[in-house]
Amino acid sequence: MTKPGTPDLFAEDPLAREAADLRRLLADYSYRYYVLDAPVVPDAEYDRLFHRLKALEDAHPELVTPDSPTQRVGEKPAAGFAEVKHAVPMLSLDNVFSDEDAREFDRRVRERLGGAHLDAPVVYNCEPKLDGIALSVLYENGLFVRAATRGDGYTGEDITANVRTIPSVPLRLRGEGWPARLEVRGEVLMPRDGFAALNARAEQAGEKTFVNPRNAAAGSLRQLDPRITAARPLVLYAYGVGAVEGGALPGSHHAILMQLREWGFKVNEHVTLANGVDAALDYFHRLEQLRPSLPYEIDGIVYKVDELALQERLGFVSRAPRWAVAHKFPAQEEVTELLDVEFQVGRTGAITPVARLKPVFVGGVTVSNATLHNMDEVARMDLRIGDTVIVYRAGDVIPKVVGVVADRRPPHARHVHLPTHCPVCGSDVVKPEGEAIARCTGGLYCPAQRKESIRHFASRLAMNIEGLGEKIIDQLVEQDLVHSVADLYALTVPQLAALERMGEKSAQNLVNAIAGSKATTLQRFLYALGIREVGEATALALARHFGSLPPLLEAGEEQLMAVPDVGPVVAAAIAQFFREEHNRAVVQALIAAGLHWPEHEPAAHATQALPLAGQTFVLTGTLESMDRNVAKGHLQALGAKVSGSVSAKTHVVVAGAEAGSKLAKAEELGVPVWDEAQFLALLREHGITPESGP
Ligand code: 5U1
Repeated sequence: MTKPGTPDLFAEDPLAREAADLRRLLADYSYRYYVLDAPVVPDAEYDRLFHRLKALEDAHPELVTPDSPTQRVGEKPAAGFAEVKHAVPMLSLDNVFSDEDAREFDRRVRERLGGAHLDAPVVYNCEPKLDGIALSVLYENGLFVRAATRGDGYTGEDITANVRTIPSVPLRLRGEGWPARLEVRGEVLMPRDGFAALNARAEQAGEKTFVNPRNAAAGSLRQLDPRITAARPLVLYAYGVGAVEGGALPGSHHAILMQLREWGFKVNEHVTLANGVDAALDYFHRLEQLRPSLPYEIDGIVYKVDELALQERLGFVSRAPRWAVAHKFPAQEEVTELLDVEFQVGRTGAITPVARLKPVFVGGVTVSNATLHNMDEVARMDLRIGDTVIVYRAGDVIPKVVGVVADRRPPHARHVHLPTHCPVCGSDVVKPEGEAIARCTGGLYCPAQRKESIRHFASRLAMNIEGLGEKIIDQLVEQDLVHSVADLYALTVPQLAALERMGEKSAQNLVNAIAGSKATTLQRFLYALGIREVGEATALALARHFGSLPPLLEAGEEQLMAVPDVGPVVAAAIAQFFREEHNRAVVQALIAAGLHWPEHEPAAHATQALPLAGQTFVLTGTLESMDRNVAKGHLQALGAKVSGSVSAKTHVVVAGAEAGSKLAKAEELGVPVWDEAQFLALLREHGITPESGP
């Protein structure tokens, strides 16, 4: 082993050089992460470098130095808080990254225990590895007396005043039987919704935002002013104990957690026992599925040998227990190179910068493009082409670039410039002062905007034209067959059959689907027009308020603001849309093409004045006379709420052919069930017939 700071003994040995470089890099990353709370690379990158160094040192023990990050657990505490010496060191966990390595861990455990354990399953306590900050909280005679960070595992920081403000930290233990001195350990985290709200507030106030909930939790705990911590949504989950004196605890980890719950701690709701490694891996894969829907972030599963007597026999290696391991999920953050920035044009002309990336495996898929949102984001991150960037992808969300690793910027990195002209149609690009979004001024002259507006028009919640996909829309616009959405209704079977990937039969189906979409609702029609700021809910509010199209076409901003939930921005966007001659022409052309919808008396205050206001309907089975979505639209237009499930609060279930479990549930609960004829009679009563609607 060489001494720390020993000058390059292995200068000419490439492995020694690599190990020295890794030590320096890891020490720097660790300092920024633990001391400054300002990480510069994702955890996955740190883990990878750490494992590379560990592998080098395992193969060449002469390369190990006492200052190697493999020889210790963390970094020095930051200045500003008193030191706390941990009576029982707060060590860390070894990681595994695959099922195979988890099985290998289990095999080692059984081999070490030997005897009957060799072939018998070991019972593991399985728990989510919460992505927060490790914390020690000390209780004397049941009263909270001190809280400390993990620090380097041996010495942490005294953050008692801050932790006292966290509502899930009991100030006095509940129940009875606690040891006179009890140190509980756990993870402090910030739930996703609290994190999003905190960042939204910071953004509004023009303050710095946090990169992720873990950072936000760390920053909140290390405030010198506890009032700031108090305003942050932090939660403590207990996952174990440290020092225990003057009393005894149960003999298994799981039982201890249940006991901590009794004493008033939050213990994760997914903690469970698994009999053997197969059951533990089943749990891992179940939680991996649940991960995106959990209200907080987790980055893996911790398996712990449950029986304390067995834990004792297994003992520790230098930095971690032999009886526990963290099985990590695939990383959600990764680093890669930004190859280029291109600009996409959306339906409303919004120009969005898109990152072209060197392909990288993140969140379980290979990602080569990621959104950059807008130029303000690009400026905020000081992003340059050639940079090493941090890419985030979780669940089904669109991958995004969340940061730049500034110290890896190559000398040739280039600034990103907003184009002055639209990359698709060449029209001027404008970015109004104070707005984040730049726009192409080409309107429907711009093929990109035309394609997007057709895509939106045909989408499920708009005109719901099945079979009108992206590839077909591209061809229709590029071959000049469709200039505006109204042209869709003049398309013929031979025209469509001549397109790539289209046969006679699919062309006929598409013509039928387009024709079928003519019978619609005012809400769908308004939504389909793609007016800026008008989503599905606003379209419904407008349809209910005005009842028919003509008064809406003429409405000024004042009148529009009388619609529930329509404010000045939305009112201005709607009025502006209908003032434009070419938009009015498209509306007229659509009506001339045969689009129609049931009209109603305008309702000054929406649902209250509508005939089915306050009533909940459920549609089930197949209706012969109309698509279920159209039926839903009719009911909503009459003020009813249409629900997807039957409960005692349901007023009517409309059952078409082959209705299944919802019909059975309605019968069980005694909810009135109507057949299609009764439903059509209701619509007719209110002036809607399958001919005037579908
Ligand atoms: N859930 C959980 N997280 N976590 C982290 N349990 C747990 N245990 C740990 C750590 C560092 O350490 C003990 C096994 C020593």
